[in-house]
Amino acid sequence: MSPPPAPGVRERLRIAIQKNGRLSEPARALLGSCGLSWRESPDKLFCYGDNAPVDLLLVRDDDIPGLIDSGLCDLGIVGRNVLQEQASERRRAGRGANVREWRALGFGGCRLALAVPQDWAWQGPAQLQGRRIATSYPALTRDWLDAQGVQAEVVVLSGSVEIAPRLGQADVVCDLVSSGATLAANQLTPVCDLLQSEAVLAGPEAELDPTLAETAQMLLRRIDGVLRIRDSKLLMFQAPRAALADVLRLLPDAEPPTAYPVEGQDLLAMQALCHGVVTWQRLEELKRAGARSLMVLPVERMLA
Ligand code: PRT
Ligand code: ZN
Repeated sequence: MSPPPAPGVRERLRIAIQKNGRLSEPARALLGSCGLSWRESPDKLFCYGDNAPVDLLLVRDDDIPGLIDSGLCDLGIVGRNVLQEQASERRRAGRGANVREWRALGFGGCRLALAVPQDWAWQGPAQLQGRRIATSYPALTRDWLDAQGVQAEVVVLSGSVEIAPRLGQADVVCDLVSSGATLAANQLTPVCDLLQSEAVLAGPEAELDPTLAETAQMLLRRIDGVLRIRDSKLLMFQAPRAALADVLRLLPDAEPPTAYPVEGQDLLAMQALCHGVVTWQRLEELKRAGARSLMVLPVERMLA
């Protein structure tokens, strides 16, 4: 029998996700695709996992790295921009890294970009010398300025950054961009990307307690499975042995296929998990190379 847990040691994994915002729905959908479900508390800040020892804490995204750092949560789903900004703040304060990116999750994509008024003729970072840059990401902006050897004033704003040049608060901005529509609406043009961002699964640098680590590994395996099958398809077909080399060359980013002989014929029945997109054009190319009875099937779950 395993010894009882030490007092104060949690046995249920706790994941912090954004309560309201761009990442809340996709984060819940991802965890739902991993087969997890929850009962929500009346205050809707805590969701108790009812089919696995995995609970959710619903918070503001900016609080997520700190919650992991303090051990109040074990993992979190947060934008890389938030994680790296806080990591840079810590570095600048002479403190070591405490929370790291465990997985990139493929949603919430955006970039942290420097944008200047459309009537500027952009000639490069040296043009920013002595200028004012409005941003909600002062640490990452200062890192970039330092790397460019440019001295500029960083004006920290918590929102509505794009309007700062029109209000006379700053000359340029450094902000998150996805479609670019907000910059354009404020007569700004992006000239340089400081960071490519997306939602990430964040966790501590240090190891989790063994029970929590085991649950976290289970979750990671499922997340990897979900991410891997997102664009994957199972391709089934038959091919004469003589055509096999040509056919295999055409499979879009496929894992090593499985082959079975078809009785009484010089044919192989094959199945291959393809991670690339299987287009009609690719199917026609496969057919010309000798494949037949081609079938593309969705993949629902995968556990490597
Ligand atoms: O309340 P809470 O603090 O939790 O939320 P929040 O308001 O700080 O964050 P939220 O929900 O706006 O964004 C959460 C995360 O989504 C960010 O940290 C990013 O990782 C990611 N993300 C992806 C974005 C965008 N795309 C995005 N376009 N976050 C913000 N924006 C903003 C941007 O700041 C700008 O104002 O959208 C505007 C630009 O959009 P486009 O499409 O016009 O370029
Ligand atoms: Zn926030």
